[in-house]
Amino acid sequence: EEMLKTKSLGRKILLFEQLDSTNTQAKRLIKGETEEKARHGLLILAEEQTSGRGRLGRDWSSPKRGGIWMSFILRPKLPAESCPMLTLVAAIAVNDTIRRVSGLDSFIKWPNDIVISGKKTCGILTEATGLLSEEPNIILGIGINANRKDFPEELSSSATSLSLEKGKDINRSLLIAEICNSLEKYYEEFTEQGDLTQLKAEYEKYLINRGKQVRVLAKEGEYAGTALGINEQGALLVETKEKEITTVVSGEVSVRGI
Ligand code: BT5
Repeated sequence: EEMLKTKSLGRKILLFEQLDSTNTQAKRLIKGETEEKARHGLLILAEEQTSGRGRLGRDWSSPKRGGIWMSFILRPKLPAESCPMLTLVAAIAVNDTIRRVSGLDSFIKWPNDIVISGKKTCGILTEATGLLSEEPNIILGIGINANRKDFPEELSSSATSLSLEKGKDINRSLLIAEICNSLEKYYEEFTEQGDLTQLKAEYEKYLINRGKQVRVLAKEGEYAGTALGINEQGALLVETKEKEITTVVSGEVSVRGI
């Protein structure tokens, strides 16, 4: 539509009333199990997900009405070690879009959450296939509680939606189009420029953990420290009380505020 100003992201959209998960549908496309071909920029949308997924096997609540459950297929020519940073690039784009479209003060919680008033409003799940090949397929799943009015009991104190925060509904089509526009811009910046200084600064500007105490839950055990920022691979830099700087890699640990 007119709102869309991209070359490839969201130029082709597949919209479903219901799916198990838009990320799972993207995987089926990549495997060639559907008629549709997996091409760069393809966007899959569902009004409802029956098995929405978070990271590490966690569930993502995605009922009908009001949410935005979306997955992009991206085929970047990037080395495998750059892929984690892609999730952070998406967080920058989504945070930027939410701020512009809703006017709300949203922040990024490392690595992949968007929070408003301290509550989770959006989560991002990046998955990859063929990471060691020339052109890996990246599935970038984004879940936004857009015009959602209620949450299951267990999420009621930790989750919120744009409409609950704003006091009125937002235009979902506009938000989706603007996410495409913003994501394409940041994605190009990321894949075409060697220098990540600007992107890192943009991420850190909105990083809610920055300068705060965090507790790192690693396989080796737990430790506390101060979140300083991120490195160029998207790892969180944490300074321990011994003044040692550790790098926390996404996927390995979870970080909670104390
Ligand atoms: C995430 O995981 O935050 C990634 C969520 C990605 C969802 C999108 S929707 C489109 C695409 N298709 C999918 O199947 N997934 C992607 P994680 O950081 O692991 O957070 C999961 C945790 O967030 C859960 O364990 C809950 O505590 C909480 N949670 C679940 N549903 C939520 C919701 N709708 N809003 C806020 N918090 C939620």
